[in-house]
Amino acid sequence: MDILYDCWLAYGKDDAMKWTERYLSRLCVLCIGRVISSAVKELETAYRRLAGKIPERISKPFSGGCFILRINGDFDAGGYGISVSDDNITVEGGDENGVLYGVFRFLILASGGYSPEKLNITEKPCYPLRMADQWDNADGTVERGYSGASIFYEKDRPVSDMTRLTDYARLLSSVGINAICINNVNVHKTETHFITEKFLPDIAKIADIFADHGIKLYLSVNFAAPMEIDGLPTADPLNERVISWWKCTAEKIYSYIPDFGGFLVKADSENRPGPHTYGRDHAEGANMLADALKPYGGKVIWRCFVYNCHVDWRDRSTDRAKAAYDNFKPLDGKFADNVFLQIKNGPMDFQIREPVSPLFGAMPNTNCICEFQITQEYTGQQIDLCYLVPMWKECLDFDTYSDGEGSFVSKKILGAAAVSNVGANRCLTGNPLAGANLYGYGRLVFDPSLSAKQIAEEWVRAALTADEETAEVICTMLLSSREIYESYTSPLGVGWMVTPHYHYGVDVDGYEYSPWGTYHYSDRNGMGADRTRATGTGYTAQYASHNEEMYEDPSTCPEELLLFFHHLPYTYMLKSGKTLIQHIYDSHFDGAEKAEGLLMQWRSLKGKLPEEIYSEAEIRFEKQLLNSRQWRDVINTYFFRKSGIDDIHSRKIYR
Ligand code: GCV
Repeated sequence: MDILYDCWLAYGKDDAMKWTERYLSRLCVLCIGRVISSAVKELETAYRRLAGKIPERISKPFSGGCFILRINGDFDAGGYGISVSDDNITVEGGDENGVLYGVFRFLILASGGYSPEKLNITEKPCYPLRMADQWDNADGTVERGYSGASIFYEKDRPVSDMTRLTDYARLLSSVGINAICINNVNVHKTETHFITEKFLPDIAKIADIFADHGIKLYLSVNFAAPMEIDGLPTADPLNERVISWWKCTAEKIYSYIPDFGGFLVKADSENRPGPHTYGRDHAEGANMLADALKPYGGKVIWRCFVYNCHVDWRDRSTDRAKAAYDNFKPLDGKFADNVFLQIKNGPMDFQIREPVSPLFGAMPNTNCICEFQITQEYTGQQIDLCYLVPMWKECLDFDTYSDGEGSFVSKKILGAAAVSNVGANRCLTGNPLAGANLYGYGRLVFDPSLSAKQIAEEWVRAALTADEETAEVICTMLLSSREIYESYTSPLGVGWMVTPHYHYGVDVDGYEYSPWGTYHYSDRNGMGADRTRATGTGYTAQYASHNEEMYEDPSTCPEELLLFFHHLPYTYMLKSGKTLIQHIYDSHFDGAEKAEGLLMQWRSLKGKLPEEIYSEAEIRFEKQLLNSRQWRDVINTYFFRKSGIDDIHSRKIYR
């Protein structure tokens, strides 16, 4: 076993699941199928780790201890029940996926040291679509990847040794993920050809690996592919040649991959081609592709991350936050039924604190899914600890008020997609503690009612240690990590202030005079973006009236989002009784201190955790401390110089 590589499938890392040996020694498998075979292999792996041998296969249940697998039509698709008795352990699933999920759930909880009584569980997925998005490029790089090179590609080809992909598929299916898009939404020259015969045989091999784990494969496609691949003069979605080109392409893809999931599309965004070039709208673009995939049951996942990345910073009326709603709201009801709009959780771009996108709830006649980012582009790049489940949960629990009170985002979507954080490092997620985010995403979209704490605890116990005291310390660290990161970076929801393009580390004005539409508008009197209807960009009006009113007024706007919605003087008094400038100083001193606290807490666990895990994380906590100090000093100095207002506690601010 390799505790770094295994992530949360580290069966036998301690004695916690010794008691299961008696059951795992005999397998009674009363169902068949490729996904069932994966479930059986998993049980065999677990038993081999515990007992050093392969379990016996029996054809009838045995009362002296055995493990039974079967399909039971009483359960929903993907749903399962686990029951533990003296005689046997039974996992029943509504379908093959359900059986696999049940097996993993059992193994993860047992290896985390949960007692047999806690393993009698019945669960079913809340959403039909639970997807992972790779931003992997054919050349082996990963856009916004912080865990090493791609595990999918090297030197412009899919990798030849696919062992790691199998292990990744195991991890994803262990938390109920059932779809994966295997290439970057920015589709470059080589990946444009993934939908041709040059690549499809290899892509089909990858699809097989994921299909064995109940996961459908999707590809990101280039909207201009008919021009780039076959030299068509146009990619106009209403052009007959273009329409039939995509139909032929779909037919070819399905001849290689009969259960192909469909296309993911980033169009008319950040310089990618799209229907706008031809005067067509997003519905016309998406529906044309959807039509080509429809005969085979395929889907089009169309991203709503559409905005103008060439704005003039001098023009204060243009607001990037408004773009997704402005582009898509007028098209509600115009999309085909196999089109799914993928909406980022916030209106900007995966910042540590953003309001929930106003598009949720605003598209009642359109299939919508939510997009999260597991890879920590703006949230510490797998160096700084940042457990993201609380933030995603906040989004799913947000009341849009679109149909009155109780119109939660979780009820307005049919699933979620998230940008993965894996790479070719020995530890798949780079920082071993970033595994909590990959695990947590899967668990949360399977069951959004779970608490961030419960998910953290399950993960820590399975991946790191079943020792309750140690696990508790790590859970506390995880659960405080988002607020800590937030407190030493950009204040009160204003966002950005990061090193341009790279997005790690502080550069307050790095984007301030750029064309990207991400401004904090700090001057000598105050800071923040005025997005009110009354005096600002009018963004607040995109929310249902209850929320619009709440955000419009600084006294009712949640304070953690104050500078996202309002431009306020440094002397503005917060509910805490502190001025805005004092809050900035206090939170930055506090954040850097807490980052040091994290390092100290981690050091207190030396000897209680596997050494490889301990040291991989320790190096990162040390870097996080330096990062937090740099943020603290730059932010405090910057705002002192702007405002000329002293810290009331006279702490060290560089002048
Ligand atoms: C894949 C942000 C990121 C880009 C990313 C883009 C997107 O702009 O910085 O790397 O591109 O979002 O989500 O399409």
